[in-house]
Amino acid sequence: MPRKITVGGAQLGPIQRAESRTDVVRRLIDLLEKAHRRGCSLVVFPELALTTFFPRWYADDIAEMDVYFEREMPSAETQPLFDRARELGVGFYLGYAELDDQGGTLHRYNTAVLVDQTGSIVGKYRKVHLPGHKEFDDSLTRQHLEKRYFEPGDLGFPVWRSMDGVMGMCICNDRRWPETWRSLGMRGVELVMLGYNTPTGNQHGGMEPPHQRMFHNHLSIQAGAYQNATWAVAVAKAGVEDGHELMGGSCIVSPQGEIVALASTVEDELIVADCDLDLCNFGKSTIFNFAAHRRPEHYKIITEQAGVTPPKE
Ligand code: CDT
Repeated sequence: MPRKITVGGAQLGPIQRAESRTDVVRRLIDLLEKAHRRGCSLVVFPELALTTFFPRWYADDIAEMDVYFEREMPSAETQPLFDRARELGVGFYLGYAELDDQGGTLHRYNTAVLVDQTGSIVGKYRKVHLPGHKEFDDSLTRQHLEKRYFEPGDLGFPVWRSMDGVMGMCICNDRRWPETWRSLGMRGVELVMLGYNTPTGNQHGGMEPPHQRMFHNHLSIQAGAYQNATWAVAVAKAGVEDGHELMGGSCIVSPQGEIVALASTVEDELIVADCDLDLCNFGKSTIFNFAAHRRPEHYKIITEQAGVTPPKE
């Protein structure tokens, strides 16, 4: 039996600060319905898909940002998305800010869930690589305060057997780290879902013009997909959000590392591809047959230290 799954990447245009959750969920449902009409059984939404990208704003007291967090998933406001997905038989990946108060202590994470075609949450991922900084930095052209508002994810890089395949998730900056992809690859991932909110301009003044930033976006995803022989569905929140420009470039990448669907706008836009999960078998059984070719005895430096130790001058 071929394991073909038609996947939609539901890019979002900007979500302005004043936009209500209810309005955003309506937009998500519109994209979900469009995806259903195009035959999709899985839809990937962006990182922090319910609100503006609030880590661009500084607050002395981080609790001021709790209005952008979800205390439960689904909530009264997001339940209609889960209901519609179940009615249509479409699974989805959704990124959101998670406020977890299990055990009496508050924890804040940048999170994504995988929801199957029955509307049940089958997996949760919490972003491991948090970019940016913790304190206001006036040397920067814009703030990126994910390290202030979120803790690093505590769930590692799990995968789930769902929708006939081995499914994995990561979030935005995670895509730039080969460790993310290899950790998922080591678990046999066949489809990686990821959402992103990436500013078009670099916060360090003139460094990295927009065309390079888009190149790095695609380079990271294509390399990660190829080197781990997996499909990748990468979906942006794009356009000018509260005066700040986010890049588009949402794409679906094959296990050969080729882009097979690409967004052409910075608005709400659906991209679609028929993903044959069996296409992963070629890379996984030949050049990236890990069991046959990897040499983990030489890779210890990767897990034993974070920083660089160059040789003495
Ligand atoms: N959301 C997110 O992770 N964005 C980062 C931008 C980092 S700029 C400090 C990214 O890697 O796309």
